[in-house]
Order: sequence, then C-alpha cells, then structure tokens
Amino acid sequence: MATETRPASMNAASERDPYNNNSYGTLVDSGYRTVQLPVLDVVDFNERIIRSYEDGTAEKELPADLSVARSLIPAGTAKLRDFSYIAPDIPEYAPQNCTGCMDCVTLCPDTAILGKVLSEGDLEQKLATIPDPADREMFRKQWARTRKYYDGAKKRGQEGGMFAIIIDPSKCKGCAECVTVCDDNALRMIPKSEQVITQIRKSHRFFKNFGPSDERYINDNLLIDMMLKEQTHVYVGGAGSCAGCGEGTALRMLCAATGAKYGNDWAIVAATGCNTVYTSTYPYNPYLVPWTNSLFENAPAMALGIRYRWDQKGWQHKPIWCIGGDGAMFDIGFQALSRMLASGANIKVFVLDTQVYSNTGGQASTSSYTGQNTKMSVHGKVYGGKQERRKEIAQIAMMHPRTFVAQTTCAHVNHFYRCVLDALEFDGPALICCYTTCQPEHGVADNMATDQARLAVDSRAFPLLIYDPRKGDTIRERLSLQGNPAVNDDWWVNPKTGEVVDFIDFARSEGRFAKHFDRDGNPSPTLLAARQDRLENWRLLQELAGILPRKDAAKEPKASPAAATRAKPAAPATKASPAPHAAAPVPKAAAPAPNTAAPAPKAAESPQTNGSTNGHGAPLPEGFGLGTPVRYHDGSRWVPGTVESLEPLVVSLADDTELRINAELFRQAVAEGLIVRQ
Ligand SMILES: Cc1ncc(C[n+]2csc(CCOP(=O)(O)OP(=O)(O)O)c2C)c(N)n1
Ligand code: SF4
Ligand code: SF4
Ligand code: SF4
Repeated sequence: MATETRPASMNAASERDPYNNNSYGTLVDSGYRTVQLPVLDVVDFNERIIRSYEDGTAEKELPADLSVARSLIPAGTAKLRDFSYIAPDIPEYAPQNCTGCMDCVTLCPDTAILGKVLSEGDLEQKLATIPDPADREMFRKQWARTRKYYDGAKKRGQEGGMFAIIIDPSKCKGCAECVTVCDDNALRMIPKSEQVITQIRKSHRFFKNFGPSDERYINDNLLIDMMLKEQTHVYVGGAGSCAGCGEGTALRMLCAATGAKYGNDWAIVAATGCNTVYTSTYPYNPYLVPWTNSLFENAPAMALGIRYRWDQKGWQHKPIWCIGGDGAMFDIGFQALSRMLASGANIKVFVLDTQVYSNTGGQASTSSYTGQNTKMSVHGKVYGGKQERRKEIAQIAMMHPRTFVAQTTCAHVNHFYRCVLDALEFDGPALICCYTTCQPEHGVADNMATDQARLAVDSRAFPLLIYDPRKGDTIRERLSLQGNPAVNDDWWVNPKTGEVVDFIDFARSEGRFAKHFDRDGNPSPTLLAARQDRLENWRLLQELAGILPRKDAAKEPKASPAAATRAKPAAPATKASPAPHAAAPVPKAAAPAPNTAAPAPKAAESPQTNGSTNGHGAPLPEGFGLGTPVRYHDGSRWVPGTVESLEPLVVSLADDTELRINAELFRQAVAEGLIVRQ
C-alpha cells in the first residue's frame, strides 16, 4: 500500500530550510493569530499558497479560488521568503571588536542582522540547552563583553550583560551596509561556503531559540537600542527591495519607532511606488500591521477616509502612517496631500524622498536636484540634466495650518527617531520627508545608503529640520535646524581635511551627476547653479529659524585647494556641450561676494527688470526678453546671438553653440559686460 508523505509545514524545518531560519514570527518563534474564511485562512495561505510560490508551481497549479483571487496577504508572510541564495557573500561577526553600538542592526534595510543582550548567567543556562558541545562552543564564541552592556552593568552593581549580533541568512541580501556603518571592524563580508552558511544558519536558530533580550539592559533613553525590543520588529524583512535600498531602512526604522509606542496597533496607507511593490509582491508581506494601497495619487485622501471611519469607531488613539515616494507626494498626489494636511486630521505622512520616480525607472520629479540626470531630464548634448530647481515639500507643508513637519535621514538615527516619535505625539497632521538613497538611480554602491544620506546633509543638499507648532507662535520658535553641521555658517568645513563640503562634493560622489564634471574634475555651470540653489535654500531655512548668519558667514569659507579648482572657469568644452560659454560668468554667481548673502529674490525685486523669468524666479535685466539680439564675449571674441527661449533660458549663438543658463547667471553676465544687446 502506498503511503502518503505529507510535506513538512512551511513553519517547520525542511530539507531546504534545515534550521528553520525563515520561520514565521518575529525575533522569536511566536505563534500567529489564525484567521478563518470569509477573511482568509492563514494556515492554508502559508502551507498551500506560499509553498507553491516558493517551489515555483504557483502560476500553473494554484487554482484561482477565493483565497487567491482576493489578493489578500496575511501579516508578516515575507518571513517565509528565502533570500539565502541571492548573494555570494555574507557578513561575519568579530565579537572581540564589537562595542554594541547597534548601528548595523538599525541600518540594515532587510531585518537581516539582529542584536540581543542577555545576562551572563542566563546566557550560560541557555547555552547548556544546546546538545552538541561543538555547536555550543561555536555559539558561545559569538557573544561579546562590551563596555556598554557588560562593564556598564557591572559598574551599576548588576550582572554583566552579554551581547551578540547575528545574521539571518534567509533575509540577508549581501549589501554590506552593516559592514560600512560598523566603525569598529567588528563585521566583514566573507564568501558563502557550505560550512559558513551551515554555521550561520545554526547560530541564527540558536539565537531565536534563546528568546528576547533582557529588558534590564535596554535603556529607553538610548533610542538606538530600540531594535533590541521585540515589539519593534514590525517590519520582518523578506521584502523584494534592491540590496541596500535606503527606503527599506527608512521603513524599518519608522516601523520600529511606531512599534515601540503602539505595538502592532496602527496602520499604513501606502501610495504606489517602490515601497508598495517590494512590500506586497504576492504572497509576501513584510509588515505585521494592517496595510493598504489604492493608487499612486490618492494615498492621503484614502488615509483621510480611514481616519474618519476609525474616529467614528472610537479608534482615535490608533496612528495611521501615509507613505509615499517623492513622485507620489511632491507631484502626483500633491493636491490630495495638501488637502489632507489642511484638514487638521491626525494622520502622519512619511515621504520616501529618492528625488526620482524610482519604481518606473527613474523619471525626474519636482524633488530632483538641478543638474540631476534622470529619465525625464536626461543629460544629453542639449540639456545638462534637470534644469529646474528642487521644490521643498517641507517648507510648503509648514505653511499648512498647524502641521508638524520634519526632514531627516536614517543616517541621523537619533534625529530620525525623534522626528517619528514627536510626529506621533503631535495631535494633528504631520509630514516627515526622509532622504532615501536609491542605488540604481543615484549611481551609488549597495553599501552606501547611510554615507550618502549623511553627505546629503553635510553638503546642504538636504538639511535636517524639525518644525513643531507646539514650540511657540513664531516660525523661528517652531523651526529647529539642530543636527546640521555648522548651523551658523554657509557650508560645513570638515575638520579632518580642512576642506569645505558643499553640493559639488556631494554631486561628485554620485553617478547621477557624473556628466557634469570635465576630465579635470571641474563642475559644469549647471552644477554651480545647483550649488547656489542649495545655498539659497539653506540660507532661507537659517533665516526662518532665526539663525542670523554670522557677519563673516556671508563670505565663502576659506576655500580648500579643491574648492579653488572648482571656482576656476570650466575648460572650454566641445560644441556638443552647453557649458562652454556659460563658463565665464558662472564662478561669480556661485561664490557671491561679501554682503551679497541675501538669496537671489532680492535681485528679482530690482526695478531694472522686464519681468521675464526662466522659471527660476529671477527676471532678465531690462531690455532683454524673448528674441532680443545679443552679443556674447567668449573670452577672446564677440559672438552674435539671440535669446531663443525663456523657459528654459537659451541664447543661441552664431557659432552654432548655445548658452543654457539660469536668469541669475544671465544677469551676472550682463553686469560683467559679457552679454550685451546688439
Ligand atoms: C496615476 C499614475 N501614474 C503613473 C503610475 C505609474 N507609477 C507607479 S509607481 C510610479 C513612480 C513612483 O515614484 P515615487 O512616488 O517617487 O516612489 P519611488 O518608486 O521612487 O519610491 C509611477 C509613475 C501610476 N501607478 N499611477
Ligand atoms: S549585508 Fe546588508 S542585508 Fe545583509 S545583514 Fe548586512 S546590511 Fe543587512
Ligand atoms: S556596528 Fe559593529 S560595533 Fe556596532 S553593534 Fe554592529 S558589529 Fe558591533
Ligand atoms: S529602485 Fe531604488 S527605491 Fe526602488 S527598491 Fe531599488 S533601491 Fe529601493
């Protein structure tokens, strides 16, 4: 008689998952709530639907029954997804170097590196439960005596705390972000051999079996330790985001801070974008909280509807996070967002600002930087990337009635958590715009999300801010720029190198701006205009925050050798490039003379204008407009030309080249006598 062999449960160890690494639950194997039809039979979902996706038979064999056709996905099913085969390398932990700083755990985009602290005695008891002595010793060696948890506790008269970092092999995508953020050489990437992966799988299984961290060692005031608490693991990993994706980390940290306060008793309304695609690729869901997505353009409107219904049900205490990319919030859903903020409703908005429509291949949004090379502003022979200036959603949101606003990044962990917790405490609408690195569209390596986010802040590309209406009646009382380096100055000077860090340095480090540098590394006029744009944005924030620039801050900081090279006119380029003729007037505009620190609009108020603008808000000088015949001095001779277009501002020249500059640079050139009317 044939015997039926039932396959092992998806939640049990199997040949493919011998140590049951991708088991259901969060840090520890915890049970889950069984939900039955008519909603969804979760056990059936895991055993039948997820299994068929994991073994590749879903498309051909899974019937379109009610459970499948409804496309509902239970909470946390992405835990059952196995990514252990996608990367050749995996981090290795060196406990003797570890300080227990928790940076690696916090900044991993995939919940693939976990931390735990246990008392020495408790650890010994738990180690004794590992039957194989070799396994026991192998795992014992992975626990560290750190100053933070061991020495610190001893000083307080407590038993020393033992700390360990562990890799979840089923969730790690091998991005090496954790290695990069570890300042103590306690992590390095090693190739995955059979032996390595077996040891990591076993260690991860023991780690989970040992239960949660001992809360006595977790200091609630130390926000970075938040992820030691199990209830913060609301984002379980297993999402289909790119390796190292900055959005993934932002969502994890958002979930952690909200989970720390509200457990799983809150919800997400997501606008279509990368975030919805990688967190709801059927049948995988990395969230343990209710989540819904309607359209690209209407998440804030949908959140409003849910809020009002929840309030009717007496659920005023449950937060709703409305999440979307810059495409969704700056552009396509902007009206819905503005309406929602104006409503005063208690909804929190979180913008994943990649400065590009990442999910559809990288089209420009209004958040993209000037000069950025994107699919809708391709850096080609005629246009040098995006010509417009970046729109500032934070400043716009501040002008809505009584709205909490913040700008932050994951690299600034304390600032990030503070923003999220303060937004949650605020009894009204809140908007947090978070800088998120998008590796393929920014042209940076998989391990660079944190470093690039930090540089974005250091270079004034993306200033940190918190605007809290509870702090007072005036903007300056409400707005804080704390967290930015050298808050009183135009630019920050890196004390290690003595060099000024500005937008050009940021641009130089990312592929999306690569075409703006000539062979000698000189930036294009467009990039210098982008630098000026960032400076003006920063000065506006300083003014709003009541930080009056120091008298000498109006001057450029002492230029480093690198900066001096930058300020030189760019070398003449080929005809194909729009740059050559704009080179001469540019440096002056990029480096304003003392006492001209006020932002450009001042010049725009000058009566000597004709009101023509090029979309940058600065009109052309009197006598110049569309069709004006001009002469341009290129350094050696006069070249006749015509103002061919105002938006963008283009002067076509008789030698078959053209000037593409903004109105401000145009005015500079006129003032210098480099452009005259014919
Ligand atoms: C009305 C509408 N237009 C276009 C699309 C196609 N679409 C889906 S996601 C997306 C881009 C999302 O960009 P963003 O909001 O910046 O999020 P990101 O992917 O960068 O995280 C677009 C254009 C759509 N779904 N709906
Ligand atoms: S390599 Fe990347 S995915 Fe893997 S643990 Fe480190 S940060 Fe997480
Ligand atoms: S970042 Fe390095 S030092 Fe900090 S907890 Fe991780 S492994 Fe330890
Ligand atoms: S395209 Fe960019 S934002 Fe989208 S998942 Fe990849 S890295 Fe993240």
